[in-house]
Amino acid sequence: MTHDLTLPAAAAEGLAERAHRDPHRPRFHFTSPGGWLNDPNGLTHRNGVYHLFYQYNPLAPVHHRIHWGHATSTDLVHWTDEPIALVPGADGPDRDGCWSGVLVDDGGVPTIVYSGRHGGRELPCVARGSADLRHWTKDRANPVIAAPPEGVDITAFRDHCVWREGSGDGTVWRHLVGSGVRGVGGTAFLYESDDLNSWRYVGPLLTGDASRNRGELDWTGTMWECVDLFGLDGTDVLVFSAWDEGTTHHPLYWTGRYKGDAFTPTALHRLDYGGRYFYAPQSTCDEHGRRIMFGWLQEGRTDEANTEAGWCGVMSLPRVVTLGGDGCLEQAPAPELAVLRRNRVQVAAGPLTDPYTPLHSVRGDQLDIETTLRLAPGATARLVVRETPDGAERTVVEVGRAHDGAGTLRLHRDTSSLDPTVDTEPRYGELPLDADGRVDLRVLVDHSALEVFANGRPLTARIYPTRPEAAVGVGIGADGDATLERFDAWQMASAFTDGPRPLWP
Ligand code: DQQ
Repeated sequence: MTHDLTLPAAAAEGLAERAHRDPHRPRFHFTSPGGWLNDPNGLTHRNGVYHLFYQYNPLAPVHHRIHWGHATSTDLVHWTDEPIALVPGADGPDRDGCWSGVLVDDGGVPTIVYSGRHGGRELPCVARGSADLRHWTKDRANPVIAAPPEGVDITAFRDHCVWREGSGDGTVWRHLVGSGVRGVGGTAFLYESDDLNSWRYVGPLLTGDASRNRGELDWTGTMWECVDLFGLDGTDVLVFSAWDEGTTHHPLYWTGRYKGDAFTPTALHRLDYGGRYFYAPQSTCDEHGRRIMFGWLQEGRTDEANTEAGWCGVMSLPRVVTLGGDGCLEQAPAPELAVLRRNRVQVAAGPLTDPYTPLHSVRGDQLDIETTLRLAPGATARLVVRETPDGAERTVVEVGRAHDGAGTLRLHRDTSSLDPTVDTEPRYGELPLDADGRVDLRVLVDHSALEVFANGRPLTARIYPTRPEAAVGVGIGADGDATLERFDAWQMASAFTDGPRPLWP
């Protein structure tokens, strides 16, 4: 089957130009050329090239008739737009959208397993690609699983994690499909296949308890989107995006043991304290053996503002994920990003004696800030970014150490924007601290995209100052006994060449 590549150009006219002009558009995070972007898909590193596919609507900044966009990079920093990989069919099971999925190597044939959407439900589909991953042919047999498991009252059935397991003649494909059992909780259904086309249902790998912690930041929801299973240093990790109709969107992970047909969890963790601002992540093991993860930074402004802007949705920076000594994941931006650093500015080490001091030598809306702080019990240190000269708009990152030693990472966005229609809810989470109260804090500012890493814990968010050109101030300060041990800041160059990009490369 060949795709119909005819773009109703009139519908999308001016989108890429508007997107390019928007001052809130990031310049070193990946964004689509215009229109809508959501989940990372089909992430892979092949012959030295990273392939990032993504949920894409090139016609409008709305989640509708989703295609698979495609971009490639050799350094995880600079991206080249590739031809759109999957287009919803004129008929067939994906006529309403090609939803999230993964890419596997089937004996040398790149193969996408994705969710075809039609008539309000999703079913697993397969497409096979050319060696350069530029041309895709959908399998005539789609959907390859005709219906969800029988006899289970499910909340949804979509998204895929597929891997090859076993050795010699005993190898088999295994496949998780995200779902939820109504009245019980989110789950991932396990399937097995010899050829990626005909699948045997094995059973639920693990099922959450939706009656536990309902509404809390670690509630596991009524459905698990975008499940991702991988091993790291002897620990198995099951990442999922906890979902509930209209209420919950946040990424979580279980650590534990995957053995046989089950995952036995030892602990549940929050993956990113930004919640929906780092959603539906997917990871891959790259050719250097690193676990690389991307997530989708949702917008925090209104649908009308997105329409006016001509684009929406940001891909996170690539993250290297490792296992920390405390059994939790540690995340850090890929070191390759350092190639964008310019004009290093250092601030002298010493005690932070004032609640706030503007740093006149550091300014910008594309910044990478790396600092080490030491907090005594009862101390709070803050880093302010995107501040207007009158201080009316400012975004505050805070790290604190309570008298009992507990650490907290907090993002205050209540003054991030004077626009009352944008989301300014705070975000917070636990910060692991050693006996010395040391905090390694990294803050990356890219227009409306903000990624914070504190002792390996990430907090991602969006901010939209109403005077973006003026909101370039940076400052630091503390309450209590806090010391600045190191502070380096760089301007970050843009990763994209200037000018609008073709919506339909
Ligand atoms: N987005 C996709 C779904 C997935 C959701 C549709 C997560 O496949 O469950 O665009 O953001």
